[in-house]
Amino acid sequence: MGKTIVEKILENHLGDGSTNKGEEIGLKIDQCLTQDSTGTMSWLEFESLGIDKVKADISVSYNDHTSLSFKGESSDDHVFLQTVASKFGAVYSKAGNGVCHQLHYERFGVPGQTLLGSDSHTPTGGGLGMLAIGAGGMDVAVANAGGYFYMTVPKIMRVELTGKLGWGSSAKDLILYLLREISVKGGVGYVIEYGGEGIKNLSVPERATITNMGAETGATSSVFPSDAVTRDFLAAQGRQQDWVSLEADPDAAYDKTIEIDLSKVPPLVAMTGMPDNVKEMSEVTGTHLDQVFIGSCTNGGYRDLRIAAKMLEGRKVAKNLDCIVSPGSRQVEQMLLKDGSIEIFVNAGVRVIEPGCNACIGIGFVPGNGHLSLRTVNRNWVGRGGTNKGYLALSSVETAAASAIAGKIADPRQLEKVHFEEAPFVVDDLLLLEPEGPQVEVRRSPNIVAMKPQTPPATVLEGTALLKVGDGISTDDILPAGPLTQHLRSNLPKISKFVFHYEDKDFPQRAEQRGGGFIVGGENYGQGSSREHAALGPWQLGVKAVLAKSFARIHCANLVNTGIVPLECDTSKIEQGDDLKIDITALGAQARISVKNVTQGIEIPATAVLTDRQADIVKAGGLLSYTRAKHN
Ligand code: MIC
Ligand code: SF4
Repeated sequence: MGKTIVEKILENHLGDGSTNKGEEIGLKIDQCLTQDSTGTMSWLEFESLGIDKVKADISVSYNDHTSLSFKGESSDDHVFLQTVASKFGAVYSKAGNGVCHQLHYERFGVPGQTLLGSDSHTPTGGGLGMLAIGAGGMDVAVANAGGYFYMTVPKIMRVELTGKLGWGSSAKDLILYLLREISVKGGVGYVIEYGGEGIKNLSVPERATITNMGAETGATSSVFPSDAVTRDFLAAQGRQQDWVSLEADPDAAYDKTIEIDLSKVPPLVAMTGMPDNVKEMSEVTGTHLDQVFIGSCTNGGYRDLRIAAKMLEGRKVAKNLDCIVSPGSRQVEQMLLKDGSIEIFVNAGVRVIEPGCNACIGIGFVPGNGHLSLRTVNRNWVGRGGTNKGYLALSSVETAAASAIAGKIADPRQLEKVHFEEAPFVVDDLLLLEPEGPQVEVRRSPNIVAMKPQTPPATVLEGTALLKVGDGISTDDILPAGPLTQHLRSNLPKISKFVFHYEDKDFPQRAEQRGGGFIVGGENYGQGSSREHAALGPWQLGVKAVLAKSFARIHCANLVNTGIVPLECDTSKIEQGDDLKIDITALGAQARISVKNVTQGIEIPATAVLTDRQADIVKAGGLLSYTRAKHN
């Protein structure tokens, strides 16, 4: 039987376990990526492992999320990240260089290799044929230290592409189309593998848009073959030596196959709420807009911004809205400077912002009360743009540009077709700093606080159900990103005061007064970002277990790594305020655990969402204490 691309990469990187579906595999990691909002904790965690040098072949520490440093604490974080990378052997990407995912496939990614990143959109690298996976900071710290990354061997979904996208539709519309088909849960347990004759019509940056937003389906990763398109892209980046051919065998078997004819993909918009709240243009055209944002790791490539410029050439941004463009990388910014696009933007009344994440997580450009912001980003949850009072919708660059001109959601097909021509990439790594070695002194401000030690849990967990929440709670609901918290990512005592800030402001105080307790969730608890702060924050407040109907992959692993027990059960039998007693003596792979609801006088059967290895991690108090104990 032939092999899929994913099977080939897994076999080449097998470190521990087996490649049998559903079993746990320990994967060798070739490259690691951290960024400034998850990276501070990850590097503090790396330091606590006592390793003297990064063991991954390539490790890059990016400054992108809070590159604008709207608070001094972020500048402190950046100095820490720069010096810690330099000392331990990682490349540091300075502020203004761009968003980690785009930069990584442009300057570092290698087809066929594994990449682990402390950011949920790390799968962007799949556009280049990498198996690129998002994880919590502790998992990346361990991978940086040379440890394996453990995951369940995924199922593989083939997306077979035929045809060619028509004018007004783009790679973004394709991924919105897929999200509408399979929903934000449809990718859970899968890696999505693209193939078919349609892929030759998609450039690497377009493929990267698709793999980037595959994260929103819940998939572990998404991957394209490495073909002639990939080879030409790497050659244009001056990295032809990094190319290898990587294709699925013709007789490879898949767990599921979806066929999409690209010529039938229309322009689409995901309205507020969830990325799968996808609407046809006919349903949304004419909706009033207050903002348009073009950029981010989803749509910050040269193709995207050049098309936006061509559409805006000789036109003006509508008076009723504000439009910003943020190139995904400095390389793209330089290309837009060269070809006159920046001038076009400025003449059209667009505000050009430095490359980086910033507005994508509500650092600036926060929508006003009841305002609607159309963005080319990947997430539109309430609260995502830095407020829960303004709303976000998601679209392609074509739709965003047409809408910026119209002042309301507009169908790009109503404007004449714009032709895109490839231009030579500008290769200038000025803002990438090579590491200098052990003599470097790591600079840390008082805001940078190491974690308290992880200690083994009691055999019987006792406490109150501190909060009961509904289905689909995201990491942004648990610990919001944006102006409230972004500068506190390296300070757990302070950031934990914002746990469930929009859901229930009193949660942190209540948790502390009760000496900790439990959280009760619904389906897909913890979906979204890789932010381990959504586990570390509750842990800091004394949360011992989370009981939910189901968990999102990265967050579930983060709970375990932190030392919090994830339990699946029928949560309708627990009310907020109930006292619970949970005996975890039998903790092991998928162990049946009985949750005693003392208040209601009932027993609720629960399943520990763990492997045996993860049960040992929880028993050790968390991944750091487990890893240290194993190596001593
Ligand atoms: C996001 O897009 O939600 C983020 C901000 O990039 C996060 C990481 C973080 O919280 O720092 C992610 O996607 O993992
Ligand atoms: Fe940055 Fe937004 Fe991409 Fe997250 S989704 S990495 S915040 S650009």
